[in-house]
Amino acid sequence: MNFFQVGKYFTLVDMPGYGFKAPKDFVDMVEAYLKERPNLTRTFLLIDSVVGIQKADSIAIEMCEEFALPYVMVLTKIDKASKGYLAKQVLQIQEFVDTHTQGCFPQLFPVSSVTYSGIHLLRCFITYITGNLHQ
Ligand SMILES: Nc1nc2c(ncn2[C@@H]2O[C@H](COP(=O)(O)OP(=O)(O)OP(=O)(O)O)[C@@H](O)[C@H]2O)c(=O)[nH]1
Ligand SMILES: [Mg+2]
Repeated sequence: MNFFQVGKYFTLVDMPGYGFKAPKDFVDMVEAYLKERPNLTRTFLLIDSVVGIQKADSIAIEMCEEFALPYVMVLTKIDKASKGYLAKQVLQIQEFVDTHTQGCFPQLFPVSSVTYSGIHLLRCFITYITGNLHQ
Protein backbone atom coordinates (compact mmCIF):
# COMPACT_ATOMS: atom_id res chain seq x y z
CA MET A 1 0.00 0.00 0.00
CA ASN A 2 1.20 3.52 -0.79
CA PHE A 3 0.48 6.33 1.65
CA PHE A 4 0.29 9.87 0.28
CA GLN A 5 0.22 12.50 2.98
CA VAL A 6 -1.62 15.56 1.67
CA GLY A 7 -0.15 18.29 3.84
CA LYS A 8 -1.69 18.18 7.27
CA TYR A 9 -5.13 17.60 5.79
CA PHE A 10 -5.53 13.90 5.00
CA THR A 11 -3.74 10.78 3.83
CA LEU A 12 -4.58 9.04 0.58
CA VAL A 13 -3.91 5.31 0.60
CA ASP A 14 -3.41 3.69 -2.79
CA MET A 15 -3.71 -0.05 -3.12
CA PRO A 16 -1.80 -1.06 -6.23
CA GLY A 17 -2.60 -4.31 -7.89
CA TYR A 18 -5.98 -4.84 -6.27
CA GLY A 19 -7.76 -6.76 -8.98
CA PHE A 20 -8.25 -10.15 -10.46
CA LYS A 21 -4.49 -10.81 -10.54
CA ALA A 22 -4.02 -9.94 -6.87
CA PRO A 23 -2.42 -12.69 -4.79
CA LYS A 24 -4.59 -14.14 -2.04
CA ASP A 25 -2.44 -12.81 0.82
CA PHE A 26 -2.67 -9.31 -0.64
CA VAL A 27 -6.46 -9.52 -0.78
CA ASP A 28 -6.45 -10.72 2.85
CA MET A 29 -4.24 -7.80 3.84
CA VAL A 30 -6.43 -5.24 2.05
CA GLU A 31 -9.56 -6.69 3.62
CA ALA A 32 -8.04 -6.61 7.10
CA TYR A 33 -6.90 -3.03 6.56
CA LEU A 34 -10.29 -1.81 5.34
CA LYS A 35 -12.12 -3.66 8.08
CA GLU A 36 -9.93 -2.69 11.01
CA ARG A 37 -8.74 0.82 10.26
CA PRO A 38 -11.14 3.01 12.25
CA ASN A 39 -10.11 6.37 10.78
CA LEU A 40 -10.90 5.60 7.14
CA THR A 41 -13.15 8.34 5.83
CA ARG A 42 -14.05 6.77 2.48
CA THR A 43 -13.08 3.93 0.23
CA PHE A 44 -12.87 4.71 -3.48
CA LEU A 45 -13.38 1.92 -5.97
CA LEU A 46 -11.89 2.74 -9.35
CA ILE A 47 -13.81 1.12 -12.15
CA ASP A 48 -12.75 1.19 -15.78
CA SER A 49 -15.64 2.94 -17.54
CA VAL A 50 -14.89 1.16 -20.82
CA VAL A 51 -15.24 -2.37 -19.47
CA GLY A 52 -17.70 -1.68 -16.64
CA ILE A 53 -17.99 -3.67 -13.42
CA GLN A 54 -15.77 -6.74 -13.62
CA LYS A 55 -15.48 -9.78 -11.38
CA ALA A 56 -12.77 -8.22 -9.20
CA ASP A 57 -14.92 -5.07 -8.85
CA SER A 58 -17.90 -7.16 -7.76
CA ILE A 59 -15.76 -8.82 -5.09
CA ALA A 60 -14.59 -5.40 -3.86
CA ILE A 61 -18.20 -4.11 -3.85
CA GLU A 62 -19.37 -7.17 -1.88
CA MET A 63 -16.56 -6.61 0.61
CA CYS A 64 -17.47 -2.93 1.11
CA GLU A 65 -21.11 -3.88 1.57
CA GLU A 66 -20.27 -6.69 4.00
CA PHE A 67 -18.04 -4.46 6.13
CA ALA A 68 -20.58 -1.61 5.85
CA LEU A 69 -17.88 0.76 4.59
CA PRO A 70 -18.97 4.04 3.05
CA TYR A 71 -17.59 3.88 -0.48
CA VAL A 72 -17.63 5.77 -3.74
CA MET A 73 -17.33 4.57 -7.33
CA VAL A 74 -14.95 6.47 -9.58
CA LEU A 75 -15.30 5.63 -13.28
CA THR A 76 -11.91 5.94 -14.92
CA LYS A 77 -10.60 6.42 -18.48
CA ILE A 78 -13.65 8.29 -19.78
CA ASP A 79 -11.50 9.77 -22.56
CA LYS A 80 -11.29 6.33 -24.17
CA ALA A 81 -14.98 5.94 -25.04
CA SER A 82 -17.43 7.84 -27.23
CA LYS A 83 -20.00 10.00 -25.43
CA GLY A 84 -22.81 7.61 -26.40
CA TYR A 85 -21.00 4.52 -25.17
CA LEU A 86 -19.98 6.29 -21.98
CA ALA A 87 -23.56 7.40 -21.30
CA LYS A 88 -24.73 3.80 -21.69
CA GLN A 89 -22.04 2.54 -19.29
CA VAL A 90 -22.72 5.26 -16.70
CA LEU A 91 -26.48 4.61 -16.77
CA GLN A 92 -25.92 0.87 -16.40
CA ILE A 93 -23.56 1.31 -13.42
CA GLN A 94 -25.89 3.92 -11.89
CA GLU A 95 -28.76 1.44 -12.15
CA PHE A 96 -26.64 -1.18 -10.40
CA VAL A 97 -25.69 1.26 -7.60
CA ASP A 98 -29.33 2.29 -7.14
CA THR A 99 -30.69 -1.26 -6.97
CA HIS A 100 -27.89 -3.43 -5.57
CA THR A 101 -25.93 -1.37 -3.04
CA GLN A 102 -26.48 0.15 0.37
CA GLY A 103 -23.17 1.77 1.29
CA CYS A 104 -22.24 3.21 -2.09
CA PHE A 105 -22.47 6.98 -2.52
CA PRO A 106 -25.34 7.52 -5.00
CA GLN A 107 -23.35 9.81 -7.27
CA LEU A 108 -20.74 8.36 -9.61
CA PHE A 109 -17.54 10.25 -10.42
CA PRO A 110 -16.55 9.77 -14.06
CA VAL A 111 -12.95 10.94 -14.58
CA SER A 112 -10.04 10.95 -16.97
CA SER A 113 -6.45 11.28 -15.84
CA VAL A 114 -5.55 12.19 -19.45
CA THR A 115 -7.95 15.11 -20.03
CA TYR A 116 -8.59 15.80 -16.27
CA SER A 117 -12.30 15.72 -16.99
CA GLY A 118 -14.19 15.17 -13.72
CA ILE A 119 -11.05 15.54 -11.58
CA HIS A 120 -12.01 18.94 -10.19
CA LEU A 121 -15.37 17.68 -8.92
CA LEU A 122 -13.73 14.62 -7.38
CA ARG A 123 -11.16 16.84 -5.67
CA CYS A 124 -13.95 19.05 -4.31
CA PHE A 125 -15.72 15.94 -3.00
CA ILE A 126 -12.55 14.69 -1.26
CA THR A 127 -11.99 18.17 0.17
CA TYR A 128 -15.53 18.12 1.53
CA ILE A 129 -15.52 14.62 3.06
CA THR A 130 -12.14 15.17 4.71
CA GLY A 131 -13.54 18.29 6.39
CA ASN A 132 -11.27 20.69 4.52
CA LEU A 133 -13.79 22.72 2.55
CA HIS A 134 -13.03 25.85 4.61
CA GLN A 135 -9.42 25.65 3.35
N1 LIG B 1 -6.64 6.77 -21.56
C1 LIG B 1 -6.52 6.69 -20.24
N2 LIG B 1 -5.66 5.81 -19.71
C2 LIG B 1 -5.57 5.75 -18.36
C3 LIG B 1 -6.33 6.56 -17.50
N3 LIG B 1 -6.03 6.25 -16.23
C4 LIG B 1 -5.09 5.30 -16.30
N4 LIG B 1 -4.83 4.98 -17.58
C5 LIG B 1 -3.86 3.98 -18.07
O1 LIG B 1 -4.24 2.71 -17.59
C6 LIG B 1 -3.09 1.96 -17.20
C7 LIG B 1 -3.22 1.54 -15.75
O2 LIG B 1 -3.28 2.69 -14.96
P1 LIG B 1 -2.90 2.64 -13.44
O3 LIG B 1 -3.21 3.99 -12.85
O4 LIG B 1 -1.50 2.14 -13.26
O5 LIG B 1 -3.93 1.56 -12.91
P2 LIG B 1 -3.99 0.84 -11.52
O6 LIG B 1 -5.33 0.25 -11.40
O7 LIG B 1 -3.54 1.78 -10.44
O8 LIG B 1 -2.94 -0.34 -11.66
P3 LIG B 1 -2.20 -1.10 -10.48
O9 LIG B 1 -1.76 -0.07 -9.48
O10 LIG B 1 -1.07 -1.82 -11.13
O11 LIG B 1 -3.23 -2.02 -9.91
C8 LIG B 1 -1.89 2.86 -17.47
O12 LIG B 1 -1.35 2.50 -18.71
C9 LIG B 1 -2.47 4.26 -17.50
O13 LIG B 1 -1.77 5.11 -18.34
C10 LIG B 1 -7.24 7.50 -18.11
O14 LIG B 1 -7.98 8.25 -17.46
N5 LIG B 1 -7.29 7.50 -19.47
MG1 LIG C 1 -2.20 1.77 -9.06
